[in-house]
Amino acid sequence: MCGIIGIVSKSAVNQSIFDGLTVLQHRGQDAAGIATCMDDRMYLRKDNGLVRDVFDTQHMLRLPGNMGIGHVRYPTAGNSSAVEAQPFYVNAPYGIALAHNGNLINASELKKELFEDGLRHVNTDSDSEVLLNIMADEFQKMGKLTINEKDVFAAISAIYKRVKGAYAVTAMITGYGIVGFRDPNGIRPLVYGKRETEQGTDYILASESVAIDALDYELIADVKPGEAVFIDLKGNIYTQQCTDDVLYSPCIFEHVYFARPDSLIDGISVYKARLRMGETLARKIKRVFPEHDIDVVIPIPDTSRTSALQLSYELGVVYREGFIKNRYIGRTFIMPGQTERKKSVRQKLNAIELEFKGKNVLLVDDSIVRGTTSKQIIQMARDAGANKVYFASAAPPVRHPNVYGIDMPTVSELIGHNRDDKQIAEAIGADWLVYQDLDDLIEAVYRKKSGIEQFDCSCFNGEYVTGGVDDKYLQHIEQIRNDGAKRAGEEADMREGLVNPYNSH
Ligand code: PIN
Repeated sequence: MCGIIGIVSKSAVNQSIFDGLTVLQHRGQDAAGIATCMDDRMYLRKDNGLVRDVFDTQHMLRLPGNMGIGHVRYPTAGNSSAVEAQPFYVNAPYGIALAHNGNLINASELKKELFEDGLRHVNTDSDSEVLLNIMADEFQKMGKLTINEKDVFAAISAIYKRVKGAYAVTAMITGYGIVGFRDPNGIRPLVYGKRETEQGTDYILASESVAIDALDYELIADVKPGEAVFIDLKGNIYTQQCTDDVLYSPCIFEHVYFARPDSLIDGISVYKARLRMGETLARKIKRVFPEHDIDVVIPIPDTSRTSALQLSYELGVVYREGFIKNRYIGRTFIMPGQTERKKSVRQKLNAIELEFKGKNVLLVDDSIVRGTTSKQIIQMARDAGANKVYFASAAPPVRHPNVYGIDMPTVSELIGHNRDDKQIAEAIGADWLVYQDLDDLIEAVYRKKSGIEQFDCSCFNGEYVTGGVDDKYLQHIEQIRNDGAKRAGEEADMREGLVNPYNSH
């Protein structure tokens, strides 16, 4: 998962993009980048690390101009090297930089096509570089010395015909402006907003509305599936539906875990959706365990707090913060390839014994993916003296890989794969386990006014809305992840030997 932003302003944008990326940091902590444009020149800084670590004063001074885009990247097994940090840049035609959230499912075919038909070389394994080159290819085919908004929309329309998968994008065209667009299913989120200043109107595009709030802009709307929003350097804004072949199917996992609760996605409050998830989950507990003997509801921080709070209210059982999270543990030193040496959950979370001693506790988490942390946390609850430990997941069992940009482990690593609820409870060591039903999750998130036709629930039901995801493709991504993890492991081992004093072997 990643976060993207784009701003066209009447004044310098470097600080605002930095601040916006910091607000979107929860969407990716692995790498960060900013590209700005002044006159006819593009400036770019990107590297692995948190936003605050990637940009120092000198870098910021070298990012001049009144328009720019930015990106934060989530760590994935396939692409954790600095050369694959975004934005990507291509010099012909015009000079274009692009930031992408999502994952293309026909990237290999497109890469081949780009070379065979356009002699374009894609230099990394990143599908985002493919997407950028497709955009460049479409502009190139027009062969125009100067372009306007109609040409930009024509290029995006052509992209929609060629590119399959999930893509929310901000792209900057040197000397022209910034365009934001969202795939025909609207799988990944993208919103835009504006701000009035004495000099005129500034425009912003961002993955989540929280960035718009934090930078003091006002939300205009979600970019619709298949729509493009172009803001030119003069500050004119143009929107156009660039394909009619749309099926509004945003990713439901944004509401479960990824997005910040203070964001609105597709007009739906993530916070309210999580409250409702707690409500529906409580209903299920009452149905399945009418005679339950839960003494206390304890969330596993942070995401599940909202649903756990409402769940406890609906159940009429007290809510307590039994785990305290160290808010200073970042992911900076957890390098790829160090999986088995990963810092234990105990360093991240600590139990307050008095909330557990002699009690039947219900632990609530947003989801269970691998089940590894759930297992450790249940053990922590027992070590703290709990009598019985029950577990509730605000999402249904994750049984299928996510191919739309969420870094989910391969099928065999998913604890929900080939196990029923009872077997999962046993595997994580819970006395009983309750999962949200998919229909309830959908009910909790869906609001009619959003215009959403369906949700992408692929990691729960294995139905991939874009089509084109078959066993062959799933094996292919499994291979990429394995190769990527291996390569990243080797790189990390090299780094450890040279520079990382934080590991003892
Ligand atoms: C963690 C949110 N949430 C916790 C992410 C763990 C699955 N995991 C998904 C549960 S936080 S595991 O709120 O952002 O801190 O099943 O893979 O072990």
